[in-house]
Amino acid sequence: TKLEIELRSAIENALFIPHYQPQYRVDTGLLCGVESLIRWNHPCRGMLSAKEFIDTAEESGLIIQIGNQVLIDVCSTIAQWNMPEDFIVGVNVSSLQFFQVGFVDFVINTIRRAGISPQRIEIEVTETMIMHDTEIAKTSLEQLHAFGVGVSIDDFGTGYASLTYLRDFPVQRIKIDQRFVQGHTENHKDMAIVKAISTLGHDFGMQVIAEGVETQEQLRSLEMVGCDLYQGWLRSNALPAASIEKLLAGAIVSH
Ligand code: G
Ligand code: G
Ligand code: MN
Ligand code: NA
Repeated sequence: TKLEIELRSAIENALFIPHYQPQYRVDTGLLCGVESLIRWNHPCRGMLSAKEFIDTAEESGLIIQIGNQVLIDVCSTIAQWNMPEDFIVGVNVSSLQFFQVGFVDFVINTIRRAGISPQRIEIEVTETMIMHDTEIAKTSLEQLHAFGVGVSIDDFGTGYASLTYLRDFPVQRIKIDQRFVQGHTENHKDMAIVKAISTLGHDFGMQVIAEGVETQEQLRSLEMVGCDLYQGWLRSNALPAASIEKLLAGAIVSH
């Protein structure tokens, strides 16, 4: 297809630009990390968000090359940042990329080459990805964890993995899907889900982060259920690397 041809050319010309959505502590409101979200600097259509091409990238398999480029870019970019010890940079990986032979070595080598601490990076996987092949997923995540890389479960609550996997896998953070976060101030069942995920996460020794926070009211009720961190348009969309570098240079960030 046309989009696929354009994607190939974008890979060759390195037109995928990671942006970074800030993450904040619920209790202090201070910046504590970012999630990298890819944008395509399209020659005619401008800066395109991932949802406009991620499906085609997955279906064509091009997401593997794009994802690898993104990780290299993110690691070398954040090597320039002046980050506090506990600052975390989340990177989304697709199933195809994650299950590709050599993925773990690729991550380790990319981090080593960039000269950053593995603790700065967190790989975001989904329940659906884990369920695709639980044995390989467990081995890979344990290897990444042993190297020092963090693991979070993205879109938590929307997939179909059993809680056994959450118990048995080396996961540091749960990301509550935005549909629960956005529904939870009006719908008491969504509220119950957010509360249950927070409690479970804490009992498992994990941090819990809410995604897609758009209103002050949503933030307040996250505070009530004890959710640790949040990201969303209430505070900031994904920003170019230079903006995050400025925030880190000027801002008070969490410790
Ligand atoms: O930023 P946006 O709302 O357009 O993102 C849409 C989807 O694309 C989200 O599910 C997000 O996780 C995914 N996505 C964004 N950046 C990346 C990336 O670098 N790699 C992969 N695999 N998915 C990404
Ligand atoms: O699947 P994943 O959680 O990685 O996707 C994150 C997606 O959520 C990105 O596409 C990003 O653009 C989008 N996003 C980030 N903050 C908000 C928000 O506050 N509201 C909504 N509706 N989407 C958001
Ligand atoms: Mn994500
Ligand atoms: Na998500």
